[in-house]
Amino acid sequence: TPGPAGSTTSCSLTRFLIEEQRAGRVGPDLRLLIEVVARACKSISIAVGKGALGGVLGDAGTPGAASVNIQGEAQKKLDVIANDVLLEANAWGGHLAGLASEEMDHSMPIPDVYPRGNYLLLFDPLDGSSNIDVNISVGTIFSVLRCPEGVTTPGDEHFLQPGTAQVAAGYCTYGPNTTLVLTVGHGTHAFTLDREIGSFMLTTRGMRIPEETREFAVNMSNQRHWQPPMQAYIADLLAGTTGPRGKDFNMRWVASMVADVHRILTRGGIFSYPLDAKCEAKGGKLRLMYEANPMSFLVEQAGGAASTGRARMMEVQPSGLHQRVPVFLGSRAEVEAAVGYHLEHD
Ligand code: AHM
Ligand code: MG
Repeated sequence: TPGPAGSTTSCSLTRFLIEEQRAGRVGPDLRLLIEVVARACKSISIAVGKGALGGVLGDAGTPGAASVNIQGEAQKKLDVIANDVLLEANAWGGHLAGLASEEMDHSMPIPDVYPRGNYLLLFDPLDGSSNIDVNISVGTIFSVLRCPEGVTTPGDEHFLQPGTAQVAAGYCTYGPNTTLVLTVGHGTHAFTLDREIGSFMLTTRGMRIPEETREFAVNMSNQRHWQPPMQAYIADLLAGTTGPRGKDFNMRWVASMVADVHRILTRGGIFSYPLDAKCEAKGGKLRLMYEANPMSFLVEQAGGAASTGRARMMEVQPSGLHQRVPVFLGSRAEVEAAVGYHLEHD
């Protein structure tokens, strides 16, 4: 098989998926689903890449009346474009029973005019919205679940499955290059878009997150709003070599979860969006179903850990499609350290 770590033998996403199918790790419908999502990501990549030339920057809606999504956030034109691309691409293939998106109030069963399949797809079409207009990496995040047995017209309740039920998850980052990172439950693999031939090529088979790290990602401007465990944890990281952790830590915060997680999958680190006084009432800032869970699946499959601070992320029983959670994920030992502070303060 091509593409062991460090191998230069070229392997496209298509070939990778066919070989996964032969190995019994993906069925034909899941393979088609991933191919379709990857193709949609290519179109989103092209739209994002046009920037100001494509007339795609700025807010959606009309001037003075920007459109707002279910989260109460102003939608960017590219949020809406990316959502439409993913809906259109996935509607007719016959692999899905329904879809759910950060940008839509409720899930959507596949229209009756098309055959329905056995999978449910959830996505954040364009994560990192605050970075769209300033030419900083943004990305698409997706999660795939099985449609419960016997359900032909899925509703929101059928999507409320814990992260451990995911059959595939991934993201695509639109940055200096476009990279798709994917898991079907057998490792986490990265595919870089070869823009000349238009194919995603396997560039890292079996990503591994280093156990230990000296790098953390958090929005430090929220410090005064954090709860005591988070205050104590970050204070100890900032204390450096003379503090209880005995080492200096560096900080990075892109404010696009996709870009921050991509860095962590590449060189380690811990990403956190804890509870704070501003987001406490909502349960957190980031969304469980199409942000935290797919990222947790990818991170665990690369040897890392993902937690709410108090429980394994993928074991959280969801109660709502747009439910929010506190997030800690990345290098295993560092996530365990952060969880330790929470347990100590409870
Ligand atoms: P979005 O889905 O509306 O783009 O919000 C999610 C983003 C994450 O990508 C990022 O980690 C976080 O929100 C940034 O938050 P902040 O604005 O506090 O820096
Ligand atoms: Mg998002």
